[in-house]
Amino acid sequence: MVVPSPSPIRSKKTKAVGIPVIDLSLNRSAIAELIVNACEDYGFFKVVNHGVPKEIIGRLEEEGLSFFAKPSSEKQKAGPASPFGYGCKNIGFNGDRGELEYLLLHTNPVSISERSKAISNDPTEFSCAVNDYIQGVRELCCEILDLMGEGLWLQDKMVFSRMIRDVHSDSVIRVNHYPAVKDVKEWDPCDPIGFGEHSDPQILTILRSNDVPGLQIRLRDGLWVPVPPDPTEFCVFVGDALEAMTNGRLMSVRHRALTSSVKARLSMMYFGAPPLNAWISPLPDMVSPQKPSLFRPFSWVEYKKAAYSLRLGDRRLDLFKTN
Ligand code: GA4
Repeated sequence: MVVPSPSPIRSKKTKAVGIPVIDLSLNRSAIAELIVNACEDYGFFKVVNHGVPKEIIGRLEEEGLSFFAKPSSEKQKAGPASPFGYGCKNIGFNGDRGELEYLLLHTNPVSISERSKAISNDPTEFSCAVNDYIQGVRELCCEILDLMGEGLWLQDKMVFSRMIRDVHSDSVIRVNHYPAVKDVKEWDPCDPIGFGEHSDPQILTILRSNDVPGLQIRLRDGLWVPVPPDPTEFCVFVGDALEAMTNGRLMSVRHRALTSSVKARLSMMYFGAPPLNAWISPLPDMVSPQKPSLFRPFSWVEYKKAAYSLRLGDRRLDLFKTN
């Protein structure tokens, strides 16, 4: 008789039955292995017992909700997103539409305090909420990356987190607001409210949403799977830069958000990125005669330029393949 595994993660050869949920309070070496398995199989997992205080999450959520509740003319004062600031029904510079509104901010504290003036009537309160949240999720992001370094048996286990902790890190934060559908019966599935299919360019993304569904991830076999929302958890996404550094062993996950709810969806993402002048290339530990380098070295600024010159859904990492 085959006894089903109690863990949502199965061994690499069996088909996984659910999205991996990893309890960060468990034994360190066990978590490191689970994280690597989840990233190999899905490029995605959820974490519980993550240690980011509820109060810090709640404050940013409230700030986001009160900003998006403002009249459009007020919100426009924080826009247009170029790429930072308030954006509405657009994504990037190449005509990608997104039926959502958002705030995109650089995580640099000076940039946040400058922008806060156009975002909140109490800019100090807003900057504090954003900075506290960034500090909490950055710590979580670095902890997960160090666990990945351990699970991959890298010589330099902090090679990923060091880029995020760098004072010049190009990490960004985004708050997405997907408006409520006024009348679900009138909702047209051909014109969904959402954010189209893409992978994130950075190293790692940490997402938290309210209890409104919408996020979907694409499995390796092409199947789209809805990710049930849980405000107490964080979702973790492998980004393109991590795929390149691990020479394709961990693959960035394609995902999208499609909502059709009578309640608005609010999601907050931290995109952990290297400094602009950092070089990204497959780590020596990940390259061997059997597994030659799949990507040529590139700087983060070069990758970002490529991302912004292409469409949201384009497979930009292909441009950096060795053959
Ligand atoms: C996708 C992930 C993040 O939301 C983001 C997005 C960025 C933007 O909205 O300005 C991009 C998109 C994202 C990838 C391709 C380019 C850049 C819009 C776009 C069409 C903030 C990011 O870093 O890359």
